[in-house]
Amino acid sequence: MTTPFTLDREQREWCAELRALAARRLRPLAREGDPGRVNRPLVAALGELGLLARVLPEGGVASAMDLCLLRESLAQECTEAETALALQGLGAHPVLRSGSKEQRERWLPGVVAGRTVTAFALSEPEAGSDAAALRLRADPAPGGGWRLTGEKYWISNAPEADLYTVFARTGPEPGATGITAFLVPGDRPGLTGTPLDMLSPHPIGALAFDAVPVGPEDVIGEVGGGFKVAMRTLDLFRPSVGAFAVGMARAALAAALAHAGERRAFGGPLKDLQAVSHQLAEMATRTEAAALLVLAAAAAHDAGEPGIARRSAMAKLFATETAQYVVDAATQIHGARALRRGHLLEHLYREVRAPRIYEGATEVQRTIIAKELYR
Ligand code: COS
Repeated sequence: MTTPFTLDREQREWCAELRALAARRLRPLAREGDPGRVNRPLVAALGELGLLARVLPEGGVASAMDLCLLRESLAQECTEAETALALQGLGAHPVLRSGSKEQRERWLPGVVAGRTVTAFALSEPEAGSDAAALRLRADPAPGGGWRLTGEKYWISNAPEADLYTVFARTGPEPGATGITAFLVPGDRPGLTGTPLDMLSPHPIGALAFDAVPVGPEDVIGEVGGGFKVAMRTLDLFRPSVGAFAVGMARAALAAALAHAGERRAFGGPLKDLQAVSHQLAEMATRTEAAALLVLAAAAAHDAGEPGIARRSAMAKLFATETAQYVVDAATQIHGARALRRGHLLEHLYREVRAPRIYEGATEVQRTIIAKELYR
C-alpha cells in the first residue's frame, strides 16, 4: 500500500518502465517536433502506450498519485512528453470530472487516443493570477445559448488544439460567481488564434473570440459553476506540476553527480571538494523533501482528505522552487559546458522557469496556503 513516504514495488516498477519508455519511444519523437508547435505524433504515442488512459480513466475519477508518478517519471527522460501528457489531462479533466455523459462519450475517446488535442483556457490579458477577474463575455443569444466575445492569453496548446475548455462570464456579477465553463471545439466559427513566442518549448498562444456560438450542450457542469470547475482541476494538477519539477530536479541531480564524480580539477574529482559535495548533499535533500510533499499531497487528494487546496499549493510551491534551485546548482557544478545549446542542463534551465508561474504563481500558492490556514 502507498504511504506518503514510500512507493510499493508495483509503483516503483511502473516508474522504471515509464522512464525506459520515455527514453526509448518518446524522446526520438520529441526530437523530431518543431519547438512551439503541437507534436501530434508524440501525443498519439502517449495514447497508443496507454498513458493518457491513466490520466483520464474511464471510470471518471483521476488519480493524483498516478498523475504524479507519470509526470515525475517522464520528466526525468523527456520533458516534452511530460508536458504533452499533462496538457491533454488539464484540458480534458473538466469534461471527465464535471461534463455530461454525452460530452464524455463524444470527446474523451479521441483525447485518450491522443488524436484530439486539448487546452485549458482560463487566463486572459487582464486576468492571470487573479483568475476571477476574467472578462470573456458569454452574451445570451436570441435563439438560446450564448455568444463568446473576448480574448484568452498564454494558453498552452493554443491555437492548434482541437478542443478548448473555456471559462467565460455568463452572469453580470463580478468575481468568481457568474463564471461558466464551456467546451469549445477549435473549429467553431468566430474562434481564431495566434502563437506566442515564449521561453517555453511547448506551444502557447492567444485566442480571439468573435461572437463564438455555444449552447447549453457545451456547458461543463452548471451555469455559474465554472470557477469551481477550474479550481478543482487545479487542485488535482498542482501536485503534479510539483511532480514534473521533482522529475527535472532528479535529472539535474543525476547529471551533477555523474559530472562531479568524473571531472577532475585541483588534483582530484570535483566531488572531493567540499564546496561541491555539500552542494550535492543539499540538492539531494531538498529534492527528497519536494518529492515527499508531492506524494503526500497526491495521496491526500486520492483519499479525499480535507485541506486539499492547501496541500496541493504547498507541493507545487515547494517543488517548483526546489527544482529551480537544483537545476541552477547543477549548472554551476558543470560550468560552461552546461550552457552549450543542446546540453541537458541548458534544456532544463529553460524548462524549469515556467512552472513557477503557470497554474498559479508561487505567490498565488502562498496566498492560498495563508487563506486556508485561517479558514
Ligand atoms: N475548490 C473548490 N472551490 C474553490 C476552491 C477550490 N480549490 N478555491 C476556491 N473555491 C471557491 C470558493 O469556495 C468560493 O466559492 P463561494 O463563493 O461559493 O464560497 C469561490 O471559489 C471563490 O473563491 P475565492 O474567494 O478564494 O476566490 P479568489 O478570487 O480570491 O481566487 C485564487 C483565489 C488565488 C485561488 C485564484 O484566483 C487562483 O487560483 N488563481 C491562480 C489562477 C491560476 O492558477 N491560473 C493559471 C491558469 S492554468 S495555467
